[in-house]
Parts: sequence; structure tokens; C-alpha cells
Amino acid sequence: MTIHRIALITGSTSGIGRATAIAFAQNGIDLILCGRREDRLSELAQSLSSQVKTICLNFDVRNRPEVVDAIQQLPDAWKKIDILVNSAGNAHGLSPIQDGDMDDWDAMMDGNVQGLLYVSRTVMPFMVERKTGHIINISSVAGKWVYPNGAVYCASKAAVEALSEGMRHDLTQYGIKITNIAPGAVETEFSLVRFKGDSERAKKVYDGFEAIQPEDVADAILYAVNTPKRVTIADIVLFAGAQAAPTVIYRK
Ligand code: 8X3
Repeated sequence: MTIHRIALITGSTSGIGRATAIAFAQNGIDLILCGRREDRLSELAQSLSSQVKTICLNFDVRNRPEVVDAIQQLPDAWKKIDILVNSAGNAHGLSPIQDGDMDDWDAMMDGNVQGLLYVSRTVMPFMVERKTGHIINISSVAGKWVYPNGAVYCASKAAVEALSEGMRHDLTQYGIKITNIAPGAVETEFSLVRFKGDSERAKKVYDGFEAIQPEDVADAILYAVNTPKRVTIADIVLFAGAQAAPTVIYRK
């Protein structure tokens, strides 16, 4: 009997999380699909159910009790999580820090940092107990290089970078691998959310060059989770082909 790995993916209803779920299903990895949008969750689960076993957890990573309850209440067989992909996260606004909207700041720090912590804190003991596991944190090039008007988003992703390193320090002794993934310009709902539904402005972000697709990031994640036990892929940075730095993009 083939033993299937189990992955829990946050933010699985869109973008990188969704593409990763699809890639994992193609590789026979059973899925705990997590997200805020219930209809999208069940639609995705339905579409993957002929390939692998799936279960949906409907929560907002920013809501600590919701996160803890949902994960703790998983049936025992599903608690044997081999792979955690912390993909939930967003940017809200792009403005000089002195004009920043504090609600935007809360949303970014709560989602990108606190949310990742709540989910990880609940899942990590299961991995420690089994002395195996792999945590993939979706950071950003913004976590490595700060750009104008992005201070708080960049700070939230710099926190993810630090958490990946910290997790590696504390969890390696339990056979748990940590992979930090830092994508540049990926074409997802990212800019639409950042610009609060302004689709014209969001579209301009990806104009005149070929942006990274969520599937490209999923490929990198798949590579990291398929390396032998003797190898840890610690960090992957992806820029678009036309991108030299977070804000340096050569457009046609
Ligand atoms: C997304 C990439 O460069 O827009 O995290 O911040 S960037």
C-alpha cells in the first residue's frame, strides 16, 4: 500500500496556495485545504478528489481561536501532517509610511506574521512528536529588500524570513525541514488586494513583461518537498525573467 503524504496548505483558495494544492494532488499528496472562502475551498476539494484525499478547513489565519480549533479538531489520521505550506498572506496598500493606513498595517501584520505563527504553533507539535515534517514559508523578495512605500509589507515579510531561520534552528533536531520561498512579481490577486479592488492599477503592475505564474512557484515548492532526507532546500528566491530587483522590471 502506498503511504500518501499529507500537506496542510493555508491560503489554498487562490494564487500560490491553490497552484501548490493542484501540484501536490498531481503528486499524490493528500490535502488539508485551508482558506477563508468556503465556496472556493469546496470547489477546489471537489476538483482534486479523484486524485487524492482532501479535507477542508474554513478559517481566517488572523483568528487565533478559529485556527487552533480547526486544526486541533482534525481527525487523528489527518494530524499526521508531513508538509505545512504557509501561503496565506497579502499586501494592503502601497504608500509612504508617514501616510500609512493603520488598518492596512494590522491586516498585514496579523495575516502575514501572526497568522503564520498561529497555524505553525498548532501544527509543529504534531511534527515534533513524529520526528518528521517539512514547513514551507511563503515569504517574498520584499522580505529581503525593502522598497519605497512598502515598509510595513516588507517588514511583515522580513519577519517571515526570520521565522524561517528561527524554525530551522529549533526544529532541525526533530528531523523537520524548513524551506523559505521568496517570490518576486507573481501574477495573482496580490495587486488587486493591495490596491483594494482597483483592477486598472493592479493590471499595470504586470504590464509589458511576463510575470511569474503561481504554478512556477508551486514547481519550486514541489522540488523542495521531493528532495531526499539528506537535503534541505533552505531558501529559494524567484524573480520574473525581466526583473532585476523588486522594483526594477524591464518592460516592453
Ligand atoms: C510580492 C512581491 O515585490 O510586489 O511579495 O513585494 S513584491
